[in-house]
Amino acid sequence: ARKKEEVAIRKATVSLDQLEKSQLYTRPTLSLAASLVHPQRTGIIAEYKRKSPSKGIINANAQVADVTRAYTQFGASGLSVLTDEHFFGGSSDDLLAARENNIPILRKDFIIDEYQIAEARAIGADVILLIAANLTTVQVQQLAAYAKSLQLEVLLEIHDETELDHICDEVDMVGVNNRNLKTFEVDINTSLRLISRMPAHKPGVAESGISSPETIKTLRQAGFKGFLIGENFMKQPDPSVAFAD
Ligand code: IGP
Repeated sequence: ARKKEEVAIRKATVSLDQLEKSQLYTRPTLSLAASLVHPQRTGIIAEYKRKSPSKGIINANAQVADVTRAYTQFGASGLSVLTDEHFFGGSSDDLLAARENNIPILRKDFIIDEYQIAEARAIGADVILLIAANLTTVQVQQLAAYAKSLQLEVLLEIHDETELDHICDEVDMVGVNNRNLKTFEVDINTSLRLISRMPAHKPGVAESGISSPETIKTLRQAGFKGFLIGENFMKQPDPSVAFAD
């Protein structure tokens, strides 16, 4: 039965009605926020991405099913799967493949409308990303409310002080992207600078440029509960090897 749904949502244009009929649309979702604050977990959100605008091809060979299975086995708190095709070479099929694992999954994409959120639900995501830099405060509120109505959690991504005003009740977690989206430069201090101004009751997620256990320790001490790591794992021929370290 599952296979039939997969074929249905792979069609180029799928109506909202059709998305709602996907078998995954009504599955109980998993909480990433709860997983991040679980004391026995790593807090690592391990990302699958083949390429990026800043690095070009990172890994063209590692298969999404293998990588996400290994991330899950080695103790990730959650998975992040790029579904954007143009910049990151991802797809909905990648998320469907990752869904074989019983672990919270973030749909990593540039979400600007409700359709994409319904689509995230239909392909088995548990969490959506909203990027403050692309949205007004009202848009964040409306899109997050819609996500919640579908039992999806929301990770709001900010990258500087001016975006703190986008944080609203409807978002579950606040991520700080250490990568400057204009210059692609990465600076962990961005996270360290912003954490004290973020709400303590919403798990904070440090994103991008994390490549050592020491950095995670520093970020954890500063108050972060989640650590979103992509390239450092994906640049290995076998991304799970880096994770196991
Ligand atoms: C992962 P890194 O440096 O570990 O590969 O970064 C993640 O933070 C990054 O992929 C990311 C991203 C985004 C990608 C953060 N925010 C928004 C696309 C869109």
